[in-house]
Amino acid sequence: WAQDCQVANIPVMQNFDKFRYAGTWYAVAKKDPVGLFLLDNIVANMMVDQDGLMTATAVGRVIILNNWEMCANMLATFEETPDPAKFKMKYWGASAVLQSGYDDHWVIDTDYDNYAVHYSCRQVDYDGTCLDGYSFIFSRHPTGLRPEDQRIVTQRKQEICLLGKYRRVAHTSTL
Ligand code: ODT
Repeated sequence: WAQDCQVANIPVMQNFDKFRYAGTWYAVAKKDPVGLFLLDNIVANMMVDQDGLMTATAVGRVIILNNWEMCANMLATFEETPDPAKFKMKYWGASAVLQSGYDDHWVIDTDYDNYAVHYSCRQVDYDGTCLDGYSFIFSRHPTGLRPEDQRIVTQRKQEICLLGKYRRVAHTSTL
């Protein structure tokens, strides 16, 4: 049994429900992309408006201009695709010094009430695997994942070929 790490074959959440995904999510672990941006104390707040448009705000500690630490206030809008669990995320900072961009936002798995596994590949390699991407593990609880969710999340990390690539995201800031 050889694992398929093709980005196109990564399994995502079935019958994804953006309404149940709405609300506050605490990042508890992160696989960083090249040119890491959000460091820690990362909290995302997802919303769905009356037209069904999904938007989000996020905060997190960042280092900009080599050495300047600040709390980033970020905004995003999500474009839907034929797969309800795969979005395109347009994002920008409340301040111009912050990053902006256009990334994939895939929901790999969530139970909506406790955990969510997010995935974004920024650059697909010639062989179809991901050359540069990032992934967040989110929890509804600032204290982290429940032990029963840990097991599922570990399984998902393996399925997206990122097991062992994550670091913990602390929630400690007084910023
Ligand atoms: O931190 C990195 O190194 C890469 C991440 C950059 C994108 C951050 C953009 C945040 C945009 C605003 C809010 C969105 C909430 C989304 C939830 C999760 C994925 C970023």
